[in-house]
Amino acid sequence: GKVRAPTHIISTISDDRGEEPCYAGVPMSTIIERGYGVGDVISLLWFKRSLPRYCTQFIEICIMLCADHGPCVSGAHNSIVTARAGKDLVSSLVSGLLTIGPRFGGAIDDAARYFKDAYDRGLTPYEFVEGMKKKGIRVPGIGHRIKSRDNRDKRVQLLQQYAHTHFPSVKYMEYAVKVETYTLSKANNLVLNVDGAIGSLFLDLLAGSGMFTKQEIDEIVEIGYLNGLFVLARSIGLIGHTFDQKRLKQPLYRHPWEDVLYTK
Ligand code: Q5B
Repeated sequence: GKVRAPTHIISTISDDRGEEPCYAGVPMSTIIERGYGVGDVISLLWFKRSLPRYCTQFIEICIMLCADHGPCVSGAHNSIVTARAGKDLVSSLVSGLLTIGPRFGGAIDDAARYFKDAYDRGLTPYEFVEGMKKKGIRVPGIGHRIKSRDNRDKRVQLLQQYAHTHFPSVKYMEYAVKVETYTLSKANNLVLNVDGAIGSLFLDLLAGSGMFTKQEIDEIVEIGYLNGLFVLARSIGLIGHTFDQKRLKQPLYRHPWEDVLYTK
């Protein structure tokens, strides 16, 4: 009989060989006919399943709320400087994206990992935070440069409100809020930030939706899918900042000497 030559690539999320492309087996025409949104497309291509509407809407809210946070944050600053150096869209975009990491926007996966581990092991917020301190690790998802107890992050509040209304359970988010209560007793700016809110709420989505096995949840958290939400979202803003600089015909950026401490 016929012998199938071994393939060099295995792919399980999409297929473009038929009459129309399919995402996780769902044809393009179905996606359009059913009025699917970008949250549904993410659920098909990242999670390989159709998630309930409240989940895909949550994904869309994360994307909308994280699309931009002004020109002063690390990512936008890099994109602006790169665009002003005359570089193209892709270079400007990736120079901004490359700043996403443990301090800026890329703490979602670690927040989910650490909150899940602490909650599942039954640690009190005190035990969790002090344990992290002993290990010399900052609590991912906690702390912000400009947000504080008296200047709360509206994005966090909107995500929490949505989850309270639509999610069957918000146990991980409630744990994260208890951690925040403890960290706020140490310093005013140690609030639950947008990364921590998304990380903890996504754990609630995974655990409460009934769409994932325990093994699948562990794999998602271990691989680290969730920083992808920030990367995808912030690309929208970084592209916007690049166009903005080009539209404004801004010259090459040079940082002012007065703003540098020259020392030996
Ligand atoms: N301390 C975010 O730090 C920041 C602590 C902590 C225990 C903590 C810091 C941090 C974890 C990573 C994280 C996501 C670097 C942030 C984002 C998106 C964004 C951005 C935007 C957007 C801020 C002062 C003292 C020190 C520290 C202690 C600080 N954080 N202790 N756990 N988590 N967080 N990142 O203000 O005793 O003096 O040595 O790393 O979740 O990125 O808008 O800007 O949409 O674009 O610079 O919202 O919190 O404070 O470094 O001077 O620390 O607080 O150990 O204690 P800061 P530092 P001590 S959301």
